[in-house]
Amino acid sequence: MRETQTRCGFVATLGRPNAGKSTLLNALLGQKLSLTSHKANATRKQLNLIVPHSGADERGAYDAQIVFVDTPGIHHQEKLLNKYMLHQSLRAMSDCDMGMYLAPASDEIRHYEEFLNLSRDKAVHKRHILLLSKTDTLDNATLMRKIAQYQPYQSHYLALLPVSVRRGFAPSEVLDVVARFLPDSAFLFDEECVTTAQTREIVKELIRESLFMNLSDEIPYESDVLIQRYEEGEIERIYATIILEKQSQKGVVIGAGAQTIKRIGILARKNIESLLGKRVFLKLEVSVQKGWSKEEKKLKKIGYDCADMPR
Ligand SMILES: Nc1nc2c(ncn2[C@@H]2O[C@H](COP(=O)(O)OP(=O)(O)OP(=O)(O)O)[C@@H](O)[C@H]2O)c(=O)[nH]1
Ligand SMILES: [Mg+2]
Repeated sequence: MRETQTRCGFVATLGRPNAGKSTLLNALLGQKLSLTSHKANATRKQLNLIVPHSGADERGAYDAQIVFVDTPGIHHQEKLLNKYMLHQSLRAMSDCDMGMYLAPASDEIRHYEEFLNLSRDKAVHKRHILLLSKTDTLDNATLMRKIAQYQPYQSHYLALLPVSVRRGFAPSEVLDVVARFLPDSAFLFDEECVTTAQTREIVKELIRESLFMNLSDEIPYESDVLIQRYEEGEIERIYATIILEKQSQKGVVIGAGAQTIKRIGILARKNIESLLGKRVFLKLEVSVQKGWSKEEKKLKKIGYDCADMPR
């Protein structure tokens, strides 16, 4: 009898902003660790999510540890923070064993062509699975036509898989396909490990998510969160600062009678409590730091290290 193999590898999860990358990875993990938002450009740096999966295919029976790397949506903009975000995606593609490109099913094919051109131009092209996401937004006939439009590009992708997180989602359908292309390798992480990120990094993302949920227009894009103090205990005590670009945004974030900042805090606290499985005291402050998203030093302090970016 053949032994069960172990497979392990890094899978860069790529796509345009709002393609559904973070939502899919949370659903595959069965736990909410990655920030999601109906607004585009929510994810700002790489986040590793480790999903165990076992199965059998033409290579044999296997136990796999799949390290999905969530990345910012591929998008060009002039601000240093946006350049950092693009670099995070390209670096994930270059460092990983394989890619998983998410194209919303309603997307035009030219966006996939642009992705192929970019990865070729930047010399980070990797074998990748092409996932048509949000298939619940199309009727069956339109989806079939869309799939047919991708057929001429078959030589570029390993497999094409339609998926919806909202309708009939079966994680194993995605994990089976990914595992088929993973390298044979011993596990790289402890079996109970779900992410390589520190708890405070996830906490920061959950507070940022609350900013995206509770604030409109440009404020979520012109803000970020710095965890100042994190005290473990029976009740976790977390002190964080919301960093804003403009003085005029301060009043909006705080709101009349401090109602808005209360709402931001309550939602973030609930999500942090369900992440940690314990009670949380969360104190939020607001600080205006003009130009924070354009200055390397300030970005580094908030957690975005631009040092290894090409100039
Ligand atoms: N209808 C539908 N909406 C979805 C599906 N998956 C995700 N969404 C929605 O799409 C929006 C964007 O989801 P995210 O997961 O934040 O997208 P992302 O690709 O990580 O976006 P960035 O981090 O900004 O690049 C959210 O409002 C999700 O609820 C799906 O299968 N069907
Ligand atoms: Mg995301």
